[in-house]
Amino acid sequence: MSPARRRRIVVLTGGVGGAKLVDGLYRLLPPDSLTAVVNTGDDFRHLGLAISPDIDTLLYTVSGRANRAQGWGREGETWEFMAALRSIGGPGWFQLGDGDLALHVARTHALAQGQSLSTVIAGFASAWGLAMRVLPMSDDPVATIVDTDEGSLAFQIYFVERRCAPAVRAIRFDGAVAARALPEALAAIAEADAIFIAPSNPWLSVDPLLALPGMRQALAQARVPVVAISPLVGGQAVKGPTAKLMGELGLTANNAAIAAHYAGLIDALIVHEGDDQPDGVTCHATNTLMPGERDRMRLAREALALAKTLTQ
Ligand code: FO1
Repeated sequence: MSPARRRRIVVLTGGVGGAKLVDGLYRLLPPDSLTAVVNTGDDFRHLGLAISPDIDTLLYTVSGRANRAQGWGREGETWEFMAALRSIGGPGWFQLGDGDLALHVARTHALAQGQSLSTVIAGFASAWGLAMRVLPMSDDPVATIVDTDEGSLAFQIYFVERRCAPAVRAIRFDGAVAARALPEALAAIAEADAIFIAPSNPWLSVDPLLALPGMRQALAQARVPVVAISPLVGGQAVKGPTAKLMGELGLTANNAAIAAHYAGLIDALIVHEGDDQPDGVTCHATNTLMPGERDRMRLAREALALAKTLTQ
């Protein structure tokens, strides 16, 4: 009897919420079973540094370094750099912790030497002993731009400086059409035994991935279950602006709108118990909140079990 082939699991993910599901899967699965394809639409240059928030949040989360209360950055961070920067009149709106700076400086230096983003991130993951693949969705630059009633805002300006206050009219992804989806990510999708869309904001954090040429096709052609986890709990986002954004886009903040957004791509939607279960898609209701490791593993286990029942 040949040894059971290792199940190959792929997760498409943005930042905080998605990273928790990835962490749950990472804790459950055998090493080297898991690939995360991560949104880089939030990436930007700040003080000349190449910053990749969703990738760094994932690296911190699965390596146990994440600041859990804050959702981003490192546990036990210090802020000497920011204090010194402010003292000379530098920008204080985007906080760069002293330890966090190491990733930005090392990444900026490696990119300047001609390394690809995916190579740089693989190096960080390996240095931290992560037995999973953390893949940027592309090695090419893609910038999420939020068109609001106060004009077009780069993602971090909208999300951090303006705290998501401006009313959103549209969201675009500069560079996505010309960008190449990371070949390793497309290959992982083609070879997967199950594919998950993590509970990240579909419009802000998942759509940049879906905007890449070939990504939608890869998912639509996948002959394995594609299961999304709704980011909504009780019509609200667990963290971040999802419900407010949906209202501004003329949508009702419910799972029917989430399912409609992923129509044609997903075989099932995991929703929070008590929330609406839209017709036309297999729904699984459970507690989708993940305050602790056990919750992350429980949700991951349920997601894997659901995918298994959908595997023909
Ligand atoms: N979010 C904030 O609300 N304020 C910050 O000052 C901030 C700094 C920051 C630095 C590095 C990093 O990787 C993420 C950071 N974030 C900050 C979070 C970031 O804006 C979000 O994690 C994503 O872009 C949205 O998912």
